[in-house]
Amino acid sequence: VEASIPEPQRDAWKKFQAKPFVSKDDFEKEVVRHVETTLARSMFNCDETAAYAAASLAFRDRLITEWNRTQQRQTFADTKRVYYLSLEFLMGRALDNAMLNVGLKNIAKEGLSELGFRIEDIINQEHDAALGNGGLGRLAACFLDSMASLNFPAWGYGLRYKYGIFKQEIVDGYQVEVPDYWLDFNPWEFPRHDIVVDVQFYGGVRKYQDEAGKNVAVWEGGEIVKATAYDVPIPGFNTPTTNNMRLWSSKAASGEFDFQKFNSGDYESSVADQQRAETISAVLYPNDNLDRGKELRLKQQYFWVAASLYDIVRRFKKSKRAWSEFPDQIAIQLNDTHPTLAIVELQRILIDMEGLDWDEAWTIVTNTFGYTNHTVLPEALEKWSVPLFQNLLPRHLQIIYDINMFFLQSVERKFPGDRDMLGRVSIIEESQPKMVRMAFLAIVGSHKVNGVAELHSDLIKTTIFKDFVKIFGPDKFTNVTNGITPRRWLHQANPRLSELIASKTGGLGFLKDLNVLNELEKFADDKEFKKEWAEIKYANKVRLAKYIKSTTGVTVNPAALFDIQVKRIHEYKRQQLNIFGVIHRYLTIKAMTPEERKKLAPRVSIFGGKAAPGYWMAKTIIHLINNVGAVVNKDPDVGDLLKVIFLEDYNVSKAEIITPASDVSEHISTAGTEASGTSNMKFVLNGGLIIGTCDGANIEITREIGENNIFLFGNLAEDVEDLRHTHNYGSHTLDPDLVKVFDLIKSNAFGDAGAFGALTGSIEDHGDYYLVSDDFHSYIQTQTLVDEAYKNQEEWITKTILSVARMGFFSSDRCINEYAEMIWNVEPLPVGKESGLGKEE
Ligand code: Z2T
Repeated sequence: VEASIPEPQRDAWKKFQAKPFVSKDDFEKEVVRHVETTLARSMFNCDETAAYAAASLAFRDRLITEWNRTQQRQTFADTKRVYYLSLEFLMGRALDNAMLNVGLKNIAKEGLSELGFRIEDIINQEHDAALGNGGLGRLAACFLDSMASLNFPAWGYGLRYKYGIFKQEIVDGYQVEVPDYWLDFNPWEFPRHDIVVDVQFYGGVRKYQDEAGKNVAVWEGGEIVKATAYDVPIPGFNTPTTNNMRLWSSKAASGEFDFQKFNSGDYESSVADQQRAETISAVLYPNDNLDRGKELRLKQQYFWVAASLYDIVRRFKKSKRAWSEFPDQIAIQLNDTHPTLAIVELQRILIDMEGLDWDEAWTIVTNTFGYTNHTVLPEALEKWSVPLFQNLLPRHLQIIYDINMFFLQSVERKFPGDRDMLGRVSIIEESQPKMVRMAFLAIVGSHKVNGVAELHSDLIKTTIFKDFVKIFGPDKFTNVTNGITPRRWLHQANPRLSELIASKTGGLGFLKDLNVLNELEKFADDKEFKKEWAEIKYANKVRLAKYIKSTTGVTVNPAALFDIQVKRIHEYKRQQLNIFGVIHRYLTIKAMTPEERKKLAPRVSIFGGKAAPGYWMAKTIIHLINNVGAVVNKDPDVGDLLKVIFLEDYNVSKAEIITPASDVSEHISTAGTEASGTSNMKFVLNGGLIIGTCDGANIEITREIGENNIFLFGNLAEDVEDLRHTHNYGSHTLDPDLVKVFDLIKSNAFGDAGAFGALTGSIEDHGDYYLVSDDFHSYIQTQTLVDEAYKNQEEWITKTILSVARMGFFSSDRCINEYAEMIWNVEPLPVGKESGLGKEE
């Protein structure tokens, strides 16, 4: 309030308020101004980097204006806000997105062209914001886009990693990790040096009774680290709403370094203190679906959670409302268990700092939080050792013990005498050492728990959280099937397809209401439309073929069937099944006569994805793919019939080139292991078909697009357990075709077979946990069906049109509306009058 300009001076402010550009000339003027004054360069010294910087700054100025207005509007309206807590936001690039969302990309394109640049080259200058591993982080980014586009008052809270996910290089067929330092020039973030939160670690707890006889706990001693806020504007599509993503950066409490220590000659340790503090937000942990239980990771989690909650509570306190109204004003969504400490931290703030009773506080806490589970894989479920917790966060551990005690008491009342149940559901696992089970804590401290696709939500209810359904009743558990933003994954990645759809459905409205795609059904047999549709797919394949040529040197035929599997490398995702299938195809081609070969549909098998640096098996899979490519791609018997490509450093901006270019993509996880998958949705939305298992969102995709339009294969989730049991305790004979593949590998056909022993061995000798052999025959057969279907281009194109027409359900807008209604209980806050749709049409 003190910082507000007094009434009499406000007219002057209004008169000189920044006015965003709307015309091409004004845009050019802004670009030139930024080049000449902000960047201190000139037309004789303006390369593409400078042009990118200036164009971004011009758009940034525009975003800031709407961003400030949105924040004011949301503050004045004083309605409920959503806070999405995610340790990962895989945003990708911002400029293209900003241009499209504000509807001025065409103006920018012409303007840049008049200034001597091609807009694609300028867009390509930008470094991806890669603050995430894979699906979970990208989902958070899609959600931010949808929340802004739907005008929800919503903030994202995360960590400002200095190094995002590592860059992947392939050297001699092996993955090599290179640090991703991305902050050199980042026009999209705003440091808020005035928003700094002290975060405490270590120390001890002193307990006493005050005069009134009340028990008081004081957490004291230890060390303080400072969290500085960095804000990133999140523009909605075709709406002025511009939300905020706030990322925290760590530094030592003493500033540069501790001058007392420094002056007393302890230079080393003063620098070390500073570095230790900065280490907290230094690097994103590069594991997807794996928990390694490292202390620094727990430090990251608490640092981010404490700063975010302090910020949220401070904002609430300004409204002077009663604490009981907290959950009416605030919904906090926990993106997996990573932010589960927020539950404990809010309880601590309410009882230790604000003096509320336990029960009163706990009601507020549980009504505030929702928890989203993203996996059933046991190795990914977070557990923290009690001694580690005790040392780092002593007061939080006490509160967890109290939460657990009250919870177990309620269980005991409901199921008297069931000691097994108590042991199973306890938040503390009675192991050596004891462990805190974060998913259980998240369930107990939230009012809703959701999975991310129907099968997954059913599985958590019947397996890992079964007891909790008995305790809390089934209504606490729900499903919100994942979605993707059609703005980035259709309009931005596939502009020609978007344009064609717009021309047939009456403009860009489908980007805000994806069910409008339904109108395409009537063109599924339209000759003219199909021709244009097929031309666009071909052009996208040509674009990818060029990219493949320039990055790998391999020439691929854009008329061949492009078969793509891009995602994190993981045994459960079964890239090994794919590459074994490729080797089987290679064997088949080698055994054919030239006549037979002529009848075969040429194929390009394209892989991409990072392996976690410590995941040896995943790295072995990458190595095998590259070695198979090296042999197959130069075999004259094979020629165009088969090419095997591994694309280096798969990330969001590369996905925007790759996704529109698939004929089929592979989503072939062992049934029951992939919670949802989201690239499956992206590929179908871009006119590609899918080969996949009955897993994750593949099941709902099938239901929406029809089973004639998808290639499903493999065992079902309900049979997996029995099959594994048979492998281990019954007889386990491998599929004969898979044996031939292994024989070829063992003949050193793809380099020293010793390198792949662990991979083949895991299937032959170690129980084939992921059922590669069980599904191999079905996979090969289904791939043959794909070959056959692809030969009938007319039918194929019709299938892809029908599929796209039926993908409306998978918009992240639908998903966000479901969260808003079922979990958050929030309403959108649109500006009085929306700007008209499709400024550029
Ligand atoms: C992740 O990307 C996913 C789940 C995780 O569980 C962790 C990470 Cl980093 C802890 C993925 C799922 O594997 C995928 O099926 C899902 O589509 C995605 O989250 C978004 O829900």
